[in-house]
Amino acid sequence: MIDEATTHVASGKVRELYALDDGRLVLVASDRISTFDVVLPTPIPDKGRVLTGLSAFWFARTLDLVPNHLLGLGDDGRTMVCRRLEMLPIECVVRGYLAGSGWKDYRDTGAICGHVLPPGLEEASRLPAPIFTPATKAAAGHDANIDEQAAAALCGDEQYRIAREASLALYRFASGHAEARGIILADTKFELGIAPDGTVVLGDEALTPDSSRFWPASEYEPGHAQPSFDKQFVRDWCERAGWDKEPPGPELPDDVVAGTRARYVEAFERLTEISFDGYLANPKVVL
Ligand code: Q0N
Repeated sequence: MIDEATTHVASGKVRELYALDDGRLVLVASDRISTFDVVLPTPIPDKGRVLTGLSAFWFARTLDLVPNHLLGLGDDGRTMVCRRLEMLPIECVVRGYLAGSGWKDYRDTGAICGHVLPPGLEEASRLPAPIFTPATKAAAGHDANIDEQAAAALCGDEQYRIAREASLALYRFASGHAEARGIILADTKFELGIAPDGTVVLGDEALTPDSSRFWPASEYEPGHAQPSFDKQFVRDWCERAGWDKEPPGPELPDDVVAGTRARYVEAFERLTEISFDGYLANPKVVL
């Protein structure tokens, strides 16, 4: 599918984007894994297929909420053919729980992106209601949380309002679906764009463990950082190995690779209720 006729458009840490023609792109998800912001030298077999399959599953089930860029799924299970959009210049983050930069901002100021929250919340507390917490897209380093006014100035008022409501609707749907299957969707990041006809459209991957925090509900306990559903074996092993978290990262041993692959597959199967082997045989089963 990717040949000399396809030109490279963008690279992420673990995904690549190619132009197919004027209006269409191909998004390819690799098996690379990053932890503590560093891509490790050891891939996790099928991770890219899990993330592609999960994204396509959500895209197919949220079409009544928000239009998305998915046009087709490759037979390899790791590629999506997408509509080309004009991406909005913000990360559309929704938080239902206090983690990461949201927890830090709350602890330091009592608010996140201008949302003043009740006092007395702990790390990983569930919020009274999900909040939209936009961030700038940093070319390098970390995205910075911004308030509603700054985000609306970057997007335009009307597009900002539509992106915010679309993001909140997607989070409400997906977090309810996940919670019923024992997975807490603590927060998630969407990338939205504008189609040639002016419609606000969901792009990128969506509602995957790479774009979200997935926590096992059975182990949920506010007051401290929560274990990650997918990456906890990798993080624990990296901590035990004494890695200083500066590149290059360590090679992972086979048992950590196998355990991590199993967690990705488990997330896929719990959320989709589709066998991952069935997905590999025919990726279109998720649509
Ligand atoms: C686009 N990104 C985010 C590595 C880079 N449908 C689209 N149309 C136009 N542009 C984009 C998309 C999408 N998705 C998204 N950069 C460009 C950065 N990533 C995405 C994954 O690949």
